[in-house]
Amino acid sequence: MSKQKLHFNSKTIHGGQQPDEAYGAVMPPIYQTSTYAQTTPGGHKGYEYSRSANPTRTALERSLASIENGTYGLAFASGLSAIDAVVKLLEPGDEVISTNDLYGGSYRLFRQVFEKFGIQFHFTGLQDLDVLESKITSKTKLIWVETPTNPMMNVVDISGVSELAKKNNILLAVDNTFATPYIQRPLDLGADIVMHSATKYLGGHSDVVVGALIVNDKKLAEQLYFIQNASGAVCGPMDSFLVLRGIKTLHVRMQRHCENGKEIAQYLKAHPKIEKVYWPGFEDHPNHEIAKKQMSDYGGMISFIPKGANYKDAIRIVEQLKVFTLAESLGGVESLAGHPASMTHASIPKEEREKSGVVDSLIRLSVGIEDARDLIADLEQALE
Ligand code: P1T
Repeated sequence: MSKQKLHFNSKTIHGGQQPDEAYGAVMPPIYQTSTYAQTTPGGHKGYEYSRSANPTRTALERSLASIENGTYGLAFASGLSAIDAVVKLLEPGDEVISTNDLYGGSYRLFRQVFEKFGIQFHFTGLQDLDVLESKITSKTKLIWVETPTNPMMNVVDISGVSELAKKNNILLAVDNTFATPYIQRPLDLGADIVMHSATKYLGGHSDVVVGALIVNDKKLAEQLYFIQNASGAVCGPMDSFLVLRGIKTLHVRMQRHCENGKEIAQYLKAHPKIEKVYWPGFEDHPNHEIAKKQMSDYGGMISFIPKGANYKDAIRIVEQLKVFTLAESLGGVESLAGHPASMTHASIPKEEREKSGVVDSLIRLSVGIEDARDLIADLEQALE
């Protein structure tokens, strides 16, 4: 059976991979080298300098392309440097439309770094395609979608946005960090670019900071590769190895993240001290129909608001948790809890942030793969 035809749960292990040519090593060696011997200028075996390419990074990039059903993968030093490369495709005067609810660091990069170079960003709820259509102008060159969004768990119809993007000749990029390709594959739904903070579920063990882009179009891949090499924010060999190792268990980890996520979401929803739970698997989630259509499961990210809570109450609850660790980030095997208003989304002005629902009392959980009973007991004692 051709490796390209494998099912997802085999692609995570074999996709784009082959034993190393030198000694047949099954896992690609960590080629911890900056440079490569040449027999004559330009006489090399495909690698000349590790910013341009490194064999361990190549192995990761092939795996990334495979699991996202893409043709080309690019691995970056962080999720944000991957986003940075996408925005560098644009010119001064170009405009971007993005979800208004997104990772605070992406918002900060757009507003505080790129706006001063003459690129304009519009943030709006992309759940409503009519609203999106009304915002498109002849200057719109990129639509940036996070789905599910961080931290409000809104779901955007990727196929619907893609139709509008194609009609207007606009690039569509989807940040697939929360869902992962185990749950949703944006390229199959019409996106041009898939982006990951591989720091999260792809790495899966909270031990690296890595970013990824995956595309199908050769010209787009070449433009992004040019930017990656010219700007230099590449993923190092050790980090490439770690993410590659993480990807090999992505499907089994995700299955448990989804099971535990469902259990915790239902527990919270039934809890008398909880006001609201945000999780796309609920039938009464405003975008549940789209979620059901484009996602095969609902993941382990949940946000919630305790009843009558203020800023201090939310902080007290996250400080009380013992099995959940109070920390930035998500997607590792261990459960994490965060307070978006003061942590991951603090770089978004309060007024902006609250418009999309990121209020002071909101708590975000990254449900890990521990025994769900221990996670529920931990939440129970903290909510007491
Ligand atoms: O941290 P980095 O690898 O640079 O990725 C940035 C990023 C991009 N997109 C999404 C959806 C993200 O969640 C992140 C990083 N997020 C966190 C650190 C967090 O705790 O939400």
